[in-house]
Amino acid sequence: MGPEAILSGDEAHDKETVMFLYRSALKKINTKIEILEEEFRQIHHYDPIEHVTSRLKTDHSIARKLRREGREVSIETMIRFLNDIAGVRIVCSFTSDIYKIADMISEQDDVNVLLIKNYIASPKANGYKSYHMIVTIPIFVSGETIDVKVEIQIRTIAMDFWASLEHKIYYKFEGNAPAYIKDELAECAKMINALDDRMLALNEAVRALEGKEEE
Ligand code: 0O2
Repeated sequence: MGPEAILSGDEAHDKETVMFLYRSALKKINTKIEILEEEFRQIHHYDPIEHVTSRLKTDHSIARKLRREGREVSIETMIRFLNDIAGVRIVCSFTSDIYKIADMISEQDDVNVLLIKNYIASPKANGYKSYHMIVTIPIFVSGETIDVKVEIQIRTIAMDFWASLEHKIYYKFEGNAPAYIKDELAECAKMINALDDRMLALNEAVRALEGKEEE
């Protein structure tokens, strides 16, 4: 069952309980990622993850997104329609790491993948690239198992650099940035793609040499 199962009708109490569930889900996912990183270091002597951030969406941002989608702002609509109240962002060095990490998360028994949006295979029109997974994770509370949604974004350092600036520009101009700024962002997205490809190829060339030295 989802978080709506615990709603009592008392707005303040419900909001607190629901946010507790999302916070708990974030803690669980973060622990999984830490274990995954440790596994990489111990077994493969290599850490694909540069850094991880996580956040709970603020009330302001929840209300803005629901209004943007033309919905009433309530606890029910937020649980039902927003997938990213709890969000984790995993930033890695190379595009190939993204798929490895996504697979390792999906394979876990208690992680249920609801939706994948692969903006790397199909970038958005503005140039945005990132791999998004919406998962649910069970949280045990007061004898009940509640499946809580978490959005996991996985991207390279270069994609993250671009997305951070684009996000700032988008909100600064409320989505209506001057054409030359949009064009420049699109140009930068192309440069970022080329950089990611070259860095991956370079890394693979180094690994191939290391392989030969070990023979
Ligand atoms: P904010 O301000 O970052 O919180 P869905 O219900 O999942 O189908 P949604 O949530 O729009 O619809 O899904 P999507 O496209 O996967 O976007 C989720 C989040 O990804 C966004 O959250 C952003 O954080 C990020 N994102 C998506 N598109 C872009 C983009 O073009 N540029 C940047 N910089 N980030 C993007 P929010 O709530 O929209 O925004």
